[in-house]
Amino acid sequence: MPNQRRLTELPQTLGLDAWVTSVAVLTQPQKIVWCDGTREEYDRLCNQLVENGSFIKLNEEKRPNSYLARTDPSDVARVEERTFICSDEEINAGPTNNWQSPDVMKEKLERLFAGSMRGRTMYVIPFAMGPLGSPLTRYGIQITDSEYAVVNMHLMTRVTPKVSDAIRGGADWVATMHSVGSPLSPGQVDSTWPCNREKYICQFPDTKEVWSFGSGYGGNALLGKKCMSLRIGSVLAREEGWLAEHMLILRMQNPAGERMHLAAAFPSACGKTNLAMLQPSLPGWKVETIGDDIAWIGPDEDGRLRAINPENGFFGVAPGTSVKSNPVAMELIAKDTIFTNVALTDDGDVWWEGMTKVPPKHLIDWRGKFWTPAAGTPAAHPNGRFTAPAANCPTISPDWEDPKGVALDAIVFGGRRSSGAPLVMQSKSWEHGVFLGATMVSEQTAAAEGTVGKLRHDPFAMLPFAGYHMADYWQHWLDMAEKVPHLPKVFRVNWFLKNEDGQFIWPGFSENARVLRWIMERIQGKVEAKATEFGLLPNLEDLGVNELELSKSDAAQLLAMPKDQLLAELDDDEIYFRQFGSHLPEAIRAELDLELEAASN
Ligand code: SAT
Ligand code: MN
Repeated sequence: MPNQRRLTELPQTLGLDAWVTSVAVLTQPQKIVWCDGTREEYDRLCNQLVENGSFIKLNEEKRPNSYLARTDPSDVARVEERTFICSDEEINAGPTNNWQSPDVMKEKLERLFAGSMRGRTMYVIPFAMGPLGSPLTRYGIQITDSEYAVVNMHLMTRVTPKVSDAIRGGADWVATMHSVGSPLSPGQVDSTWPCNREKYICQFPDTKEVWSFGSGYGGNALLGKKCMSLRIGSVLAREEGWLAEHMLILRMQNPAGERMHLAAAFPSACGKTNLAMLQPSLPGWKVETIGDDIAWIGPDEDGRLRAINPENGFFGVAPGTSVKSNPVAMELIAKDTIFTNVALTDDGDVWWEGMTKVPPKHLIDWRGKFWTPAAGTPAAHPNGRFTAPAANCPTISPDWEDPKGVALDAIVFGGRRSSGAPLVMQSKSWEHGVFLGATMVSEQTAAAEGTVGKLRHDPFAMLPFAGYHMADYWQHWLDMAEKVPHLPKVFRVNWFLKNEDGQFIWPGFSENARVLRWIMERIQGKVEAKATEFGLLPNLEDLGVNELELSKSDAAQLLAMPKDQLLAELDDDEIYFRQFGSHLPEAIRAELDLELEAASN
């Protein structure tokens, strides 16, 4: 075989089989395995991971068919600093993304991938994002040398040879390749979590390719998720007239059987999974889960926006998940689950901070060390995760795989803010809704490397995931107004307000149903709102706040919008917007000016 691979040879023009061969020529694996997505394949690879010491099989009686993986301590989250949008033109990546020229980056990556799979198996995973047969579904191929990635892809996507058949038959596809960057020399004992100190997560939007090197973790390695469904997905969506969003999807039903469908954007680790699996505190109300992380949304023939969940499972944050915060998730992960970076109990089960009030007396922590409550360090990594099949979710909607998706009534934006954003607000218009999305600010979480708690702008919760210029992405949202006659109503929420004592004001979790009820009743025209220059606010009675044990001052703070704080925020938004230059949509500028004027009066 020739040992040269020309940069100009694109996977889609080479064709699937020739591309796979060319990657093997570059990476030099010991063998190639085409994945078929079967249970047999899953079990075989899990057993192999157990044998290698990479997986610990959990107690079959307590946690059937479940495993624990511990990563290298340096490979625990998405690496935004190492994530690149390699568009042909730098301007198309926009000021909020790292950019590198595709040629330069590919040369660098080819050097890193050269021989990177030596001594390992190269897996070829044909996968679908979305239910097979949906017009919104897209196909991908992931090449990887990580068994961990393969079994997680089994849970998170639909792995099937039908996809490779369709691609050979001419269907469009996204080519993604992944190497942990840890070749094995003959006889070398493998590490339990192979990875490389050098990491690159590279998207090539113009050629619909992903190259990921050096990390085995989550969104860095399961390339169907953020890399394909959001970064490449957002580019496809713009080209084809739809939306690829970092949103959960749920259906809420009232006691009369009336329904609402809602998609909600929150940054990573801000409670999307909990909200998607909400158990309403309100008698007779019900929530069905459709998705917890990604929504693909497109216009339908009736002039509405419809959404599908392109994923097939949940990759949820474990710490904080408990019978109180999310009983549905606790049931979901009772079996068939892969846990990553959580603690191991003496009886072969898992534990993490927040699962129980009193921690077990001793544990093995996420680093594999003996742990007691006196240790002073968390037993589970704050970004410890569970991977579980959506089909196991007790509240999964019977329609979650409907190829048509669900018609959206509401779009919700939410951040993690201790002050400065009220519990809930409705936008004044579609344009104002896009403005609310564009001005989202949230405290950073452990889902990505960085300073936890630091406030940052995270427009549409897409800061790490927009595959093109952020301001052009806002324009794309604005343009929907011309294409979709019956747009969903837009809201912004914030569950995370704190009082002067640093305590959360809003009880959250099942009580968030009160906010969803208000949203639904607004859409139905059943309830009045207070119009302000900054948005439409509820009357506290309509949230049933008197049924909760809130102090008067806490209750008053739920909807407070002090003008001095608003003005400071808007000044900050104005500075933030400067980087977008002439790409900043006029409608966004106009909304900002209106609010600035109102806040200054
Ligand atoms: O690691 S992931 O990117 O998949 C999870 C997240 O950050 O939302
Ligand atoms: Mn996410």
